[in-house]
Amino acid sequence: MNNSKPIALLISGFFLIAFTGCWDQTKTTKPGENQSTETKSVFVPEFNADSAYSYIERQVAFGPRVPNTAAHKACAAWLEASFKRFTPHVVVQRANLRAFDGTMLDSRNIIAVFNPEIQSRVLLCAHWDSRPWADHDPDPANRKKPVPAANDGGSGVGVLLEIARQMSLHNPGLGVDIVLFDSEDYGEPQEMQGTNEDSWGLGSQYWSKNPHVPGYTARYGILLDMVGASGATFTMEGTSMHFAPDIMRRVWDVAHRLGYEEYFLTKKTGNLIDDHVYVNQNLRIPTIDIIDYDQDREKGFFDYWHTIQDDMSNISKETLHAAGRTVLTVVYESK
Ligand code: AHN
Ligand code: ZN
Repeated sequence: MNNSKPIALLISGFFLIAFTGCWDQTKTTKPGENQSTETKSVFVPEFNADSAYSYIERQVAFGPRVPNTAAHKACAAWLEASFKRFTPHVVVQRANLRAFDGTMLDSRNIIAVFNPEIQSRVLLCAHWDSRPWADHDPDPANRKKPVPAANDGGSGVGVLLEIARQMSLHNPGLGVDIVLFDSEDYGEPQEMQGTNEDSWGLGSQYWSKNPHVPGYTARYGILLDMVGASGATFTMEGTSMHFAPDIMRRVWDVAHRLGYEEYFLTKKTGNLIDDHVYVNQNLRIPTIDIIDYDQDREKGFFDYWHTIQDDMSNISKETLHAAGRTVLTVVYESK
């Protein structure tokens, strides 16, 4: 038997594995060039939603990643090891952070750095911790239980791990920092008439005052929060529009070009307190929040927000694909 066929298959298989993605054509108008447009071709790897989904499953399998628990420590170790498969430059920033109720949270911001030598950088972030109390559960008996946090926590991390994997296979050619914030979701429960706005986002408050590189800056930042529920709607959230309207429009333009207008709504909504607030305020990096939020819905956030039903059954690969492909395209087009 002629054995050149298996070799040819092997070779084409290699190209398939190594070079899946597409060349997209972007028209850019350069300021000061008399409106002349240039078309540039940029390679964007394919975002694998199955992979992102499995990264969420892995996190959820640890149990709720509530600070000061064994599940939290084990997941931190797994996140660090995962990043180390994709880049040699991984930083785990540990800090004891004081919660609104005085509890000291053994917190870890987990950071992956790509192309540390390149000055032109972008920031991608999400929180990885789980809320200790399902205080919005319809059943009062569940409100002291922790949240499985598949969507509110797991989804943004799953998407960013897949983006990290793609960047390890195809160098984006610019600096990228992925920061997974800890202790975002330990905010004051509503029944305590929570008005303590700074009780949320403790990890991002710490990192934005103590970045992993002194004097750290980036051209822009994108925060991913609750990007996995089926039927998600990402609106133009007020804090993002206040600090980073140009970035928001650029991301929404890309999403619409890719056909995701059902997810990325051209609708302005109210201001949220989330990790991007502190990145904007303390580091002055224009940072948007891609978040499943619409104040005209009953809950504002997705249906199972801060309930014990925020589990894998609600995670949609289509939604992960929409969010992940959009962010990956924006990053590669930033070169
Ligand atoms: C408030 O509810 C004040 N902010 C939303 C931040 C958040 C909670 N993101 C995920 N969980
Ligand atoms: Zn939350």
